[in-house]
Amino acid sequence: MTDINALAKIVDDAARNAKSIRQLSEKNSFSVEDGYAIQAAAFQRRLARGERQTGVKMGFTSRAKMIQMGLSDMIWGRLSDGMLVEDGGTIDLKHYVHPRAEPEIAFLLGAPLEGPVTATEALAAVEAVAPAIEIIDSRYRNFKFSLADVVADNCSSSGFVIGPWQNPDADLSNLGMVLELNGRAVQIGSSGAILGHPVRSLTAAARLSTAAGDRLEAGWIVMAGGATAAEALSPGVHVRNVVQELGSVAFSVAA
Ligand code: OOG
Ligand code: MG
Repeated sequence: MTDINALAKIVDDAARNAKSIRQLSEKNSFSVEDGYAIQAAAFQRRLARGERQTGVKMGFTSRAKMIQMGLSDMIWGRLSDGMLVEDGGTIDLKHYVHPRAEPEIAFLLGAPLEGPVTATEALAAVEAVAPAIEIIDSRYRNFKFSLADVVADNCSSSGFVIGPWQNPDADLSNLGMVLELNGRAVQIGSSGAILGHPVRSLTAAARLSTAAGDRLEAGWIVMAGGATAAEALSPGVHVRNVVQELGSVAFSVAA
């Protein structure tokens, strides 16, 4: 039998202490469904410490990310206010194991969303969109994991940075996205790399979280998933995501 709570404590402690762990699947056999139960229990521990859920994130929504990580099923995780990094802010690597940055697009919901919904219904609930960066940080050694492992580890959720919110009427189907490290373009992609259109990430988020008994709430943020492969962070680096039409978002790593 899988001890959900014991495994939740292991991933939560690893995240809290920024200490890497072996893959849970090395010693335990558990399903992806169990992985989601572990994720929910681990997130509950954050809430018990006073954090608040502020949204969800989608993962493996682009070919580039699937190829980088060798997994091809869409996944979703939970975001809390404790993970928010201010636009233009600075992070300290001591709070992370081996963080990476991904260029993303974020949706702000003005109304709750319960799946299944159409793209039109999903967009009607969107109050604003923004250029965003996700800071992922697998708690597993060498950033290596099975699908069930990464789901249990809240899909590597660790930080997210949101740029200025924009009018949601922008056509998001094919916006150029450039991830820069110290002003140099290191990943170039398009919003269309995210499931063909990032709104599909939103409909998937509504469907999957509703299936888990957890609808998307007004005021929540939905991160649509990395449009390109993720980039490892090093001391002193300045990271920026520039999205055509939407503007840019940035943060720095303390030297
Ligand atoms: C899992 C998280 C994937 C994305 O945007 O595809 C993700 C990982 O790669 O560690 O956040
Ligand atoms: Mg991501």
